Amino acid sequence: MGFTDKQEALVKDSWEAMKQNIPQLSLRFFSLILEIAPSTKNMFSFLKDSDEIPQNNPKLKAHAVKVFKMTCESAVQLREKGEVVVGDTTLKYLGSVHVQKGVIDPHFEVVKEALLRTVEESMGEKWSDEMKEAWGEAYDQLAAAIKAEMHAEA
Ligand code: HEM
Ligand code: ISQ
Repeated sequence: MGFTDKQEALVKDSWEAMKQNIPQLSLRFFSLILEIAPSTKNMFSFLKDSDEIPQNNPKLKAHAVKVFKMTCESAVQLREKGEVVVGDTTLKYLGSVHVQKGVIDPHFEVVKEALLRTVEESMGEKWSDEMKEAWGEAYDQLAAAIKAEMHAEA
């Protein structure tokens, strides 16, 4: 079965609620990535000068938000077209950024886990298996597009 209206709504509505608290959301998301895979720490420029996660780094915030927004857009496209289409320029750019930073395929599972846990914690009792499934599917398809570009790049 394709991506349903209901799944799209689950993703969009939870993002609408979550984006009310971007500072906390972005920090939590980033912290979870480092918690799940401490070895990724050296990849991120935000941590270049210290061991502490910066509490108010505009770049960290912007990148974290972009990951959520792109996953959300991916949900819309999955429902509309049945596939994820990332603009060519964006995809090439993201492919090369991630290759350059040393990202490899298994890291995408780490970010997925961190993303799902961030949504779960933010949504509290509104969290559900269906919500997890919808976010997971939207993320997987987006990740597949970026990974394909990375493989083409490398
Ligand atoms: C940078 C998105 C997966 C590590 C970025 C940027 C975006 C992004 C938008 C900022 C690019 C820029 O403007 O310079 C995504 C999306 C992902 C994903 C949508 C999955 C669907 C991953 C994974 C890793 C990762 C799996 C590995 C842990 C990084 C790093 C940077 C970066 C290290 C550079 C950050 C910096 O130091 O400035 N990503 N990313 N990303 N991403 Fe990802
Ligand atoms: C870049 N790529 C994937 C996930 C991220 C989380 C926080 C900040 C930057 C990121």
